Amino acid sequence: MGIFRNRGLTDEQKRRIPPGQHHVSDFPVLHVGEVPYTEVPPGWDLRVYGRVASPLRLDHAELRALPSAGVVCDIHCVTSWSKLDTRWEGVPMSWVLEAVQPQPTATHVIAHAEEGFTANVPVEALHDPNAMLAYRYDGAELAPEHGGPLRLLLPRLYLWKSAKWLRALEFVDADAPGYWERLGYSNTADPWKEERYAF
Ligand SMILES: Nc1nc2c(c(=O)[nH]1)N[C@H]1C(S)=C(S)[C@@H](COP(=O)(O)O)O[C@H]1N2
Ligand SMILES: [Mo]
Repeated sequence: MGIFRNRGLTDEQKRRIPPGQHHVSDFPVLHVGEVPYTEVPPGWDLRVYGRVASPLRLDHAELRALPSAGVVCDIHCVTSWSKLDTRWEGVPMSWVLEAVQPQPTATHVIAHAEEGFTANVPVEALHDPNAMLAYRYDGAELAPEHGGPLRLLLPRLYLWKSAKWLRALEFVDADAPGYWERLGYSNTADPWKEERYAF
């Protein structure tokens, strides 16, 4: 099935589809619960805290005034769709790491999103040069259903780690499973190793 649906791709593109995945040209919307809001709500902020030397709290205007960058990357959902050459803009994670200075004991990061959705990743996942706080997609403001005004983007991992409606990054020294991880999904979530489940 996967191979069949990848038929329209060039060989170069096929090599970018991880095992067990198929390509989609639309952009599926996938989340638990409802889209929490369609505009930036009053009092919205983003916090970076926990095992860091300099915690951050930014309101929306402050976030948008930070240095920004664009990335083009492939994204992979564990439900088996992949999308090539997606274009994002936002704050590079390298800027965040530089600003907060994680403590050496910080091993994991918990992404906190609206409605209690969380995702945990090893700190090294943030060192992906394409990792960012994303607020624009394909030349426009990130749509509410895709996580606007702000989502995490960690494209090296299955997309459930890329929390939409992101509100905080918490650096921790003891790992704790997030929403999908508690349901048996992988901590490390590398699509190229097919790390779908924890067992
Ligand atoms: N807050 C939140 N973020 C989330 C999810 C969610 O349920 N809630 N689902 C994840 C999953 S499983 C996927 S595949 C992607 C989907 O992103 P998209 O809807 O922009 O394609 O969002 C991820 N981020
Ligand atoms: Mo997903």
